[in-house]
Amino acid sequence: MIERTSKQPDCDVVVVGAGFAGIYALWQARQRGLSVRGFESAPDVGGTWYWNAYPGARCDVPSYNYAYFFDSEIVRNWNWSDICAYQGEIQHYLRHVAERCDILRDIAFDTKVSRASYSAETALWTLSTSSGETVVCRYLVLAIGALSEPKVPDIDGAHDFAGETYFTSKWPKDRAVDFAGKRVGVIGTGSSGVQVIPEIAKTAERVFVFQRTANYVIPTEGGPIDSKHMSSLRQDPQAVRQALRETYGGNQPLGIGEHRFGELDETGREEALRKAWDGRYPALAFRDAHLPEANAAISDHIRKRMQAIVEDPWTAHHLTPWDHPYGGKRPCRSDVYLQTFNEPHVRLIPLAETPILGIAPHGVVTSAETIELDVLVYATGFDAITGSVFAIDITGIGGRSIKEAWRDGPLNYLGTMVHGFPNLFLPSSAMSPSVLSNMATLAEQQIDFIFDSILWLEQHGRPGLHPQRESQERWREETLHYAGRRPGALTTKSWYSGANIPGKPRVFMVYCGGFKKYHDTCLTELREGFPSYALERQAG
Ligand code: NA7
Repeated sequence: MIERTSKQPDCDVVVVGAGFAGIYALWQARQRGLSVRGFESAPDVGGTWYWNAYPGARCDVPSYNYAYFFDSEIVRNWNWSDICAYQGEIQHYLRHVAERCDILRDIAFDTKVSRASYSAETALWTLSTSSGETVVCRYLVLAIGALSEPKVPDIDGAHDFAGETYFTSKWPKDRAVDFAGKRVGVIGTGSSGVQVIPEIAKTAERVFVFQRTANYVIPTEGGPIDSKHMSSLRQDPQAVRQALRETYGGNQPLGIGEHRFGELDETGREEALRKAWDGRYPALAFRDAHLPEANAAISDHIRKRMQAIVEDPWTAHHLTPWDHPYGGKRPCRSDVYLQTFNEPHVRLIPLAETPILGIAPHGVVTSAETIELDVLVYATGFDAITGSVFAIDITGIGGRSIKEAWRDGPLNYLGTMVHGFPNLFLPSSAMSPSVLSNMATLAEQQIDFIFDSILWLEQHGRPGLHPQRESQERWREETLHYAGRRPGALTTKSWYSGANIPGKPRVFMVYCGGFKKYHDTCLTELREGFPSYALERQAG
C-alpha cells in the first residue's frame, strides 16, 4: 500500500521514460531550477529507439528534422550518416544528447514505475517503482511514448513454438540473431515487418511472410544528406525550430506538388504523380493532397507502382492494399521490401485467404497447410498510445483510475492533461499530433508547454492544474472533426483508432488539425492563464 500522508515531496518533478521527450524533460526541469528524478525501464536511454533494435530499423522522417533543436550546438556538431537514420545511430545520438545535458545522473535505469496516485489533500503524486522505492513529487511527467507497449500475440499456441522466437519490439541487444540456413516466418507487415523482412531474407534459407492486411509501401527519403541543406539548417537552428512548429506535420517535406488537383487535367495529374514518385514525395503530389479525390488518385498511382515492382502477378496483387485509401493506416517506406518478393526463397502468405489457425511446436498452421519453421519473428505492433499509460496503475482525485476515466477511449485536453488527474502530464499521448507528426518536434514543443505550465503553477502558489471536463469533450470533438477530413481515418481498421487490439474502444486517437494549430492553441492557454482548466487549491 502506498503511503499517502507525506506532505513533503522528495523532488519537484518525476520524469518517467528516457526517450526523446524524457531526456528533454529532465534537462528542462534542471533549467527551470526544479529538483527532478527520472525512471527508465531499459538499461539505457532511447525509449522506443532502445527496444526496437531489429535489423533494418530506421526512421522514415529525415534525421535532420527528427532531432533536437533546443541546443544549437547539438545541431551544428552532430553529423547524420543518412537522411533516414538507422536505429543504432538514433540511439547513439540520444545518448550523446543525454551526456551533453548531464542528465544521466538523474535517471534510475532498469526501473519501472508501477503505480502513481494523487492525493487531493497534499496535492502530491506518490509513485511506486519496481525497485521497491516510493517517491513523492509535485509534478509527474509520463514521457512513456506512444509505441512502447508491445501487442501481446493473440494467436493460439503461440507459446508452444519450439524454435527461436523474436519480437521486433524487444530485439536482443547482446548478440546478432543468426538466420543463416534457417526457415523464418515473419508475422506482421507494418513498418517493422517491412523493414526487417529484407534483412532476414539476406541470409535465411526461406522466408514466409504472414500478411493480414496489405499496406502501402512507398520509397524512402533516404540517401546522403545535401551538405548545402545541412549548412543552411546550422546557420540558425533556432529559426528552424520555430519554423518546424509552423508546419502541418512538424517537419519540412522533401517536396510537394506545384499544383492543386482540380487545376490539372488528366495528363497534368499523371505528370504530377510521376514527378512526386520520382522525387520520393508521392503522398504530396498535389498541394491539396488531403482532398478525397486527390487522395484517390494518389492511392491508385501508388498501387500501380507497387504492382510494377513485384514480378509475380499473384504476389503483386496480394501485396497491394485494395481495402483502404493511402494514409488510412500508417504507410510504410522501403526501397527493398517489395523487391524482396522477387527472390525465389521469399513467399507471401495472405492471411485473408488462408488464415492462421494456430501455432504448433514446429511451425505455423494455416487453413491450407502447416509451414515448418526454425524461427518465428513477431512484427505485430503495439497497444498504441493508451497501452503504455494503462501499464501503470494511475489513480487521480478520489482514487479514480485512469483506466476507468478512459474506459470509452482516451479523453484529455491538448493531448497532455486529463481531468481529475492534476499535475500529471502526458507528452506524446492521445489527441495530440503524436504519430502523425514528427515526434521529435512534438517532444520539444510539448515539454516546453509542460514546463511553462509548471513554471506558471510555481508562480501561482502550486495549485493542482487539470482541464475542465468540458474542455476535454470539446477537444475530442475537434480531434474527430479533423479526423473526419482525413481520407480513411475513420473508416480504416488501424491502430490509430485502436482496431488492432481486441476489445479496445474504437476512437481515433491522433489530432490531425496540424502542428501549427495545435501549438497555437497551447500558447493561447498559457497566455490567457489556462481558461480551459480548473485549479485545485491544496486543503489547509
Ligand atoms: P503495426 O504497424 O501495428 O504493424 C503490425 C502488423 O502486424 C500489421 O501488419 C498487423 O496486421 C499485423 N498483426 C498484428 N496482429 C496480428 C495477428 N494476430 N495475426 C496476423 N497479423 C497480425 O506495427 P509496426 O511495429 O510495424 O509499426 C509501428 C509503428 O512504428 C509504425 O507505424 C511507425 O510509426 C513506427 P493488421 O494491419 O492489423 O491487419
